[in-house]
Amino acid sequence: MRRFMYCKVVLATSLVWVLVDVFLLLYFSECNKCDEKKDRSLLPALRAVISRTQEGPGEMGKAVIIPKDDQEKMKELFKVNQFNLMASDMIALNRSLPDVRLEGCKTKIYSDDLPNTSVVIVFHNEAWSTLLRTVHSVINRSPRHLLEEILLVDDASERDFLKRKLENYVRNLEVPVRIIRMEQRSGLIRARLRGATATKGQVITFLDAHCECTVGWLEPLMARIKEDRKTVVCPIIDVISDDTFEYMAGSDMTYGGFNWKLNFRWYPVPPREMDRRKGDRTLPVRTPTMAGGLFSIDRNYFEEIGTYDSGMDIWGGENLEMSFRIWQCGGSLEIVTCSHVGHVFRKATPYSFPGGTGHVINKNNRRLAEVWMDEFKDFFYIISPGVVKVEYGDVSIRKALRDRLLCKPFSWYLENIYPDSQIPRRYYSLGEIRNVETNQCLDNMGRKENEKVGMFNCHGMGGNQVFSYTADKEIRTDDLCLDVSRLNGPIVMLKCHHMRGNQLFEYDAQTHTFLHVITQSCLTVSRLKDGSHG
Ligand SMILES: [Mn+2]
Repeated sequence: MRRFMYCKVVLATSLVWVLVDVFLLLYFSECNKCDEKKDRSLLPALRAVISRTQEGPGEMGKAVIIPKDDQEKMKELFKVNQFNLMASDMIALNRSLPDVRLEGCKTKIYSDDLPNTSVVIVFHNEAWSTLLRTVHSVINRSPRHLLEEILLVDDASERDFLKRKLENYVRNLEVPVRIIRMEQRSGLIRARLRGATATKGQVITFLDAHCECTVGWLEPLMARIKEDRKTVVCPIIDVISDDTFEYMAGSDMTYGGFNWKLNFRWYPVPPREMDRRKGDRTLPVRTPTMAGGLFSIDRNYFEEIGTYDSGMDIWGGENLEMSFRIWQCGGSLEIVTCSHVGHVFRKATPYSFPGGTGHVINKNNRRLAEVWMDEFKDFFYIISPGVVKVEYGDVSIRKALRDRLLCKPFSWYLENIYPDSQIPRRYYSLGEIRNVETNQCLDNMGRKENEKVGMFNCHGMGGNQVFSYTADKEIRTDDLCLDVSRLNGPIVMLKCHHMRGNQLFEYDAQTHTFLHVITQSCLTVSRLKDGSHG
């Protein structure tokens, strides 16, 4: 009996010690994540531990569903930033996220002397929760010695909480956070330039103001720059849903391209790039262009290569300008597939652009076309004919930069970096395809992929009536090719596949005819049952 009591006491005391140990472990492992150091009483720490295991809203990147009763309020709040602000505000500023990396990335070992980075985040009227979640995710998921500082560049926000309240908040963080204020609305490009000049780190990392960095995001970026300081690196950009703030892993099988209208687009990584990496998906992908929001660049190299084109306004086109410049002037641009950063993608912009979105982007695109694209700028001008009337200012400084850096021509870029480009490196013609009998022109009728191509009165304005007959003998307009799969048509527009087959046309200069090789029929006009031409 006595022995039984003795055992009980021993058991009870050891149980108490185990509990104390567990608590201490949890408390100290959590505390480097506390928002405020003053707040070190045991209770909040314990609460943090409990909330982690109990799964607060959005923890582990899960979707936040707003209850029915709050739907009206939610819709109202959505308009403020063009994302679900109510959901974002419910989620912890330091929420947990899944580790979405490829298995091979999790075991990589990086050297101890990687360069450190300043993180530059430009914001304009950003929501409190998204901005601070960006900041916390940078702090919590970056090795302290790699993070020199965070620079928040305020592009003349009007919201009160982004003034003193923000200054007071960031003062208590364990990493130096500086706030730089633009005197007036200057746009992303000039605000980033301002931020960049203030940086002290060896590398500049630009992030958007509504991002979340995941575990291990920074090391592979810095490691790649250490290997080659002329490599500009982007993480894989994961998708944070603008509706639910669910975290969804992005693909390592897409890379950046652009179409004739100079819109940035994601395209599948081609087989040649898989072959170059011998199928190892954990190795960086060489990408023709970048999305522009998130990337790291050696600070001195950023200067050498000509920073940004400060003649560009607000936003748009700067990502392609920088992509072309990097490749043509001896650098390289890569997506580091072991680095994942989430970004809230929006369907509409919440920002107002002085002069209108379209005008600003057209002006910026003209600048990049004039400086970097040589004769291939014709593709851009002919498909968007209104653009030629847009004033683009003086580009002589940028042209001088191109000369000084001995940059290669755009044809070199198409040939070597982007052979699967939508703009054909080699082509026979660019213009309208006219039926000399009816005087009508081939017209994409503003239709989309998988739809029929049409005929319409020639208007000589380019746009929908522009086609290029390429060296691959395809007839393409932008990223779509004429494709015939059956005798007697119809002719539809499908993504160009470079495999000839159904997209192969032979032009006869004598008879001015296009022969579709597989079906052995000519491009002709016929009136269809529905009255249209096809
Ligand atoms: Mn963004």
